Amino acid sequence: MKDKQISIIGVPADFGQSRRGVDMGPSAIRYAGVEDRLHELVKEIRDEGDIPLETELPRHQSGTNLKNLPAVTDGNRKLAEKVSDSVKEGRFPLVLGGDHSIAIGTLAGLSEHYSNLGVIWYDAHTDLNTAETSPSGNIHGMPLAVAMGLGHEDLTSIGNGPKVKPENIVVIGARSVDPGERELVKEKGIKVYTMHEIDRDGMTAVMEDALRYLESRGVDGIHLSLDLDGLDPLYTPGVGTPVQGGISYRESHLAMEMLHSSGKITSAEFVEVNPILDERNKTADVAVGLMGSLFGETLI
Ligand code: HAR
Ligand code: MN
Ligand code: MN
Ligand code: MN
Repeated sequence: MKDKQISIIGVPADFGQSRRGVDMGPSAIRYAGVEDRLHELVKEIRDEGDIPLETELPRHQSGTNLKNLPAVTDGNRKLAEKVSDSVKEGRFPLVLGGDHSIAIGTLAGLSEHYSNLGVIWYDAHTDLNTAETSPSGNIHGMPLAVAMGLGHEDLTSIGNGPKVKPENIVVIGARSVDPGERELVKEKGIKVYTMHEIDRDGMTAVMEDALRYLESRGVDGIHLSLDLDGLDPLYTPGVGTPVQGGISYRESHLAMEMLHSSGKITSAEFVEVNPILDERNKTADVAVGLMGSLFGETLI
């Protein structure tokens, strides 16, 4: 059933980390043909263009170890509003990053419409750092903590209150987790399927279990936040923080196909595509292929 009306929202942001080029992610994904690829699979697709980001805001701010806090805050406020508007219109927000700090704005916008949102965080990292635990000060390592209401007040105050309950979060593909993040996972009881579970049980079992778990939580929507570094750098070399031993190309397609058949995904974002670090736009091509599977493309 082709019922979805998609809004593509580009977020050319690179201030959540330290490597330039990820701000060109939305262009790379458009160049890889996202509209053409999804056009046949959905009722309607509309490219809303890019969020107008403030380039004049100071990149660094003293008094905190968080890098580029004013720019990250401003961009996410704008994104939250855009995402919220699109859900209000009954559309499916498909957010293109940009580094993963943009999930702060996406989740803030979504949480205005979902009171019990589920989140699938497909990533090599758990992105659960706070100012206290971050080894880098890079805000792209913090969005999931911010969404739970933990972190710098400038960030947690975007939108109203905590955006996501820890028990409604599922992380898939983790293999680089900092000590403070590990503690938070245990303390909050966050469901994490590391590469160990994927290797041992297979992607089919992991996705079935993840979807069953979110269902048991009674979620009223599920957001997919897909960091391209969740895949092995063999398939997605164009990312700022690659980690060996990741999810394969086929496993990722399978995961997206299963999410499609579940009929439960209500929004998505694809982040961390950095064309400067890429090989002939390979990572953006993979991103667009995965979107195809997410929206119902089949092999025959
Ligand atoms: N955990 C490390 C940090 O917080 C590295 C984070 C890398 N983050 C991303 N997002 N690419 O998943 O600095
Ligand atoms: Mn508005
Ligand atoms: Mn991430
Ligand atoms: Mn990551």
